[in-house]
Amino acid sequence: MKNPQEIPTAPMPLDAGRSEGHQTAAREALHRPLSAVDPDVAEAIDREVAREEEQLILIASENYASRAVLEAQGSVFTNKYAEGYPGRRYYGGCEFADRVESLAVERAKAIFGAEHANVQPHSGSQANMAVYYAVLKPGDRILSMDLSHGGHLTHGSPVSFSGTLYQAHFYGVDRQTGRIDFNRVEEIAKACLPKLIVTGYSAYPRTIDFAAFRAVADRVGAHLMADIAHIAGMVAVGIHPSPIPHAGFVTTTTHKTLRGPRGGMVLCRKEHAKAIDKAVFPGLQGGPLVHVIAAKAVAFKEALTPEFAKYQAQIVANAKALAEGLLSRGFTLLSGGTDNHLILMDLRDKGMTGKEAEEALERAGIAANKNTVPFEERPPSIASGIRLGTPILTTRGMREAEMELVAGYIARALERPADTELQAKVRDEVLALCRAFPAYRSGIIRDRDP
Ligand code: DSN
Repeated sequence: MKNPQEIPTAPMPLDAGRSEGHQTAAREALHRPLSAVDPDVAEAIDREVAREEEQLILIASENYASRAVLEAQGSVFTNKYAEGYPGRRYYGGCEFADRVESLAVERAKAIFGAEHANVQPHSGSQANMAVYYAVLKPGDRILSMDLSHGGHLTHGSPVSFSGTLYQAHFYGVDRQTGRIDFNRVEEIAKACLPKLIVTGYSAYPRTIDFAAFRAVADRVGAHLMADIAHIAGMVAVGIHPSPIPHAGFVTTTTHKTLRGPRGGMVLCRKEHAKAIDKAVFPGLQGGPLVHVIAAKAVAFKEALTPEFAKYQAQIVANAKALAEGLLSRGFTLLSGGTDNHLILMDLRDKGMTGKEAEEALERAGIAANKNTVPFEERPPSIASGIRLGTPILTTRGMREAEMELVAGYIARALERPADTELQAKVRDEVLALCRAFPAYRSGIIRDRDP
């Protein structure tokens, strides 16, 4: 073999760095705007901006992420593979991915006072799956809230992996009070002896007593997991009690009251850190979504500000005002009101289904979702309730006075659910309110400034 120094090397061509034909096209493709590349998708985005601007969105699980969050999520981190964890990756070039993931982890721990955070779950469902995968074996028993009483699909529903892989048992709310009855939870726990108890809900309007769940879990020797997806923002600022001192595992999404990008997260005690990290990667996921993790870091920074604490307090004040407005107009609410961001209207005494109400509200420019109510007799696709939430209206700057108007719009739109003319009239007023509280300046997301 020749001495490497003697191997002739080709001279650098004079036109290196310049290219032609398809190469030029490939490089130019990096810079072509969406409206030129794909007018169909561009138009759908523009119309979605307009929809979010011109509808009153009362979907309790949604929020509007800030421009800073959207920028981070739309960044070049979408290009990066970073399997592994900061400092322990299976790819080169991860120094900046490490930076954003470490920021997200440290901020998450600071917000919630958690010993360990895994910010890689792509969704709340995968965060829950990671906890189950870390502590349960197929066939193990879990105890959680019945879906129709406010639980979640991933808490053991037979149509979800959680109900097919594990043996799910359920508790619910009391028929009279609409609240969790801990004597009953304990009775069921003693009868089924679960390995894991799940608390945290999608449609429960009252404060959750995590200490009481801990006590039940201790009595039957179970792990406790709190899925705080809906109330994470309130927990973050201390206006809802924290599950951290009581639950070994806390899961959440990052896009609801936390107002970040769409994604999930697991918080846990140090002793479970390794098991959770292994469950998320390589157990359940491959490459993390680094662009989403960057956006989580931004949202967590926002969540550590005093403005965010005020925002959360206003969400709750708005939900209470909206509940009062609906009660005073003769509507029945589960448990008679709310302690958090959401309200569950029970329409069984109004002779209309959740589906009819959802459609009537939609025609009036109000987005909400039909929802089952406890002791429901209709299928979930029809349902007897409507779930409302105030995170988005609060993000838009609305306060108690506007909630009184919104309660009036809802009541009028539902006076005669099939009367489309009535709903068109309400729609005009809804639009005027939306215009008084603008959200995204049209186009800000797609054609934002450099
Ligand atoms: N789908 C969410 C909700 O609307 O509550 C929960 O994952």
